[in-house]
Amino acid sequence: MFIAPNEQSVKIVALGATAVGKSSILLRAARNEYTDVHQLNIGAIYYRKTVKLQKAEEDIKLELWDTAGQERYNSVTQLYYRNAYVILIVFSMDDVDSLQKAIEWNNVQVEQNSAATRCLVGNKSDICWKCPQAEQYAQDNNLSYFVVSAKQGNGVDQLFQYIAQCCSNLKLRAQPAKVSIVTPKEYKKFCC
Ligand SMILES: Nc1nc2c(ncn2[C@@H]2O[C@H](COP(=O)(O)OP(=O)(O)OP(=O)(O)O)[C@@H](O)[C@H]2O)c(=O)[nH]1
Ligand SMILES: [Mg+2]
Repeated sequence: MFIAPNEQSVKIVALGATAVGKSSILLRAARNEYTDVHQLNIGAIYYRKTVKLQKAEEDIKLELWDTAGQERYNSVTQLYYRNAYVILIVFSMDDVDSLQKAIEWNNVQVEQNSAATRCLVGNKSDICWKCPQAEQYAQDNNLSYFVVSAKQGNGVDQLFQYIAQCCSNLKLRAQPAKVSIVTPKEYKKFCC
């Protein structure tokens, strides 16, 4: 379900409350860009990114899907996280309510998409660099936990190296019989 034909790219989706910085993290990762303007998402868009694995002579192609954080778009967001191989559950390090929202998203994902690799991502570490509650939650729930700043770029490369490594492992494990093809036409259907 995870690998698109020809491109061999893997679907990554960012979820989380509005204004936590989902778009900013993905923009930083895909284009090394950042803006202070909150351009509120109303649907989902995706970026492509190729990650060169540090430990191997291998390029991993990722599709980074950016979703809308406002609650009224939750039902739409569900369309996008289907078939994701890695789910980034993003919160803002300075906003405990957004951590609560991230926990809710994680619970939904455990129920609906248990096969996916889930990472808890604390963004805006330039404002607040430690969140013991998030650390504890990640530990208790066996989640990988990353602290990043989309603004300064800190931690973003490490996050995507980790993701690429997970995807590399997937490719090694992938059995053709278990991979169902997602055609470009289907992608178009999801695109806003
Ligand atoms: N200080 C700081 N601000 C950030 C960081 N990342 C994002 N922001 C700011 O936070 C605001 C929201 O960022 P977005 O990336 O648009 O948030 P989002 O999660 O995509 O929001 P929705 O699309 O509404 O779901 C913007 O004003 C960003 O400039 C960061 O690492 N540090
Ligand atoms: Mg956004």
